[in-house]
Amino acid sequence: SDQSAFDTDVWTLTRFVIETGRQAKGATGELTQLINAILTAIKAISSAVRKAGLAHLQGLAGSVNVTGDDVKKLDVLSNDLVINMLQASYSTCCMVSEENKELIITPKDKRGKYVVCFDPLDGSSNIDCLASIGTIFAIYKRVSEGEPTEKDALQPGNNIVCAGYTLYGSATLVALSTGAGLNFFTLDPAIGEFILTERNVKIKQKGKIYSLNEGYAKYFHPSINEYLKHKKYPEDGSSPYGARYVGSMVSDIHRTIAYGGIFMYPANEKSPNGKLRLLYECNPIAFLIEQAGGLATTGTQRIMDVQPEALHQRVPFVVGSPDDVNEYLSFVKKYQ
Ligand code: AMP
Ligand code: P6P
Repeated sequence: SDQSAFDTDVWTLTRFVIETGRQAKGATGELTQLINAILTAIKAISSAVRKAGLAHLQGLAGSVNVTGDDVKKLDVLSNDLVINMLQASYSTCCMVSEENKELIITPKDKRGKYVVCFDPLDGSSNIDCLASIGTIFAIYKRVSEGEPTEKDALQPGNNIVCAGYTLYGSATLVALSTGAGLNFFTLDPAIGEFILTERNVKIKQKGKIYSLNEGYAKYFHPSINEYLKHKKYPEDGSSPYGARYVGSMVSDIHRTIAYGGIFMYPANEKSPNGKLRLLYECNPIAFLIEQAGGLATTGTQRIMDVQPEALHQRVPFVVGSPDDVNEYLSFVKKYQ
């Protein structure tokens, strides 16, 4: 038949997570359940994102769709999907979402031992121009007894048990780690499963691309502009770096892991802590970048060492290939 070779023993993400769960001594299966619940939400978000243009989901709140009921904005729809799928997995006690100001407490009868901090649809300001967008999440074990509290969510990135991102790009890809390396899985829409496509991904030691919004150059600390000048007019005879910036974090991060280089969202005079949020953007990405052998810093400390004080707090964020991040830090040191 003309059927291409059908892999009858394919490594799906669902199978991969079950396998790693079985290898975890004494695991009850709760984390496996939780990860697979997140994947269900991600598959539904992927379907909605790809239909957005057709179903008028793009950025229109309050508009009605063909059946007359209220159409939810994609980011609201994504948020509802993640919250509902996670609570239905009986494995969370509370959550933090970019879309919810307050801690989301899981109903008592559905509680489990995990805390999930997530951005359901990061970069949603790019939906209307069809730039790629993403979902980001980090999973922790609760630290409180009894009623869940913000303390359960205000844990440093060092305590992450599992983190991942989804990129809704030319393909839908999940990058996931439970602390034993970074793996990429690509959605096969034909079977609705994520297939293992790259194992134990490692970032280049040094890249040739820098990525940040130079529109803020007027407001950057001098160390940033001096570093950028060195990238554009290298005095040591090396070639200048290329510039790439999508303005959608998961796209910029995924390219940085795939091609190497540095991604920066530094502090600036108008945003003294930068723009990106520690709990559900910076910590999960820092965890994944470090699993790939990269570095993630605020400029003065390792991202995953930061002790969070507020659910939506921002931190300056510089990540990427070790040599590139260390070169940037050498410019910061000059000013200390
Ligand atoms: P559980 O009893 O399923 O909540 O798992 C207890 C601990 O075992 C988790 O917090 C992880 O550290 C580890 N573990 C459980 N399931 C997995 C999995 N699927 N992959 C990797 N580690 C896991
Ligand atoms: P700026 C998207 O709105 C986002 O939260 C991230 O995905 C992205 O990295 C950043 O903001 C872009 O911000 O200020 O460069 O437009």
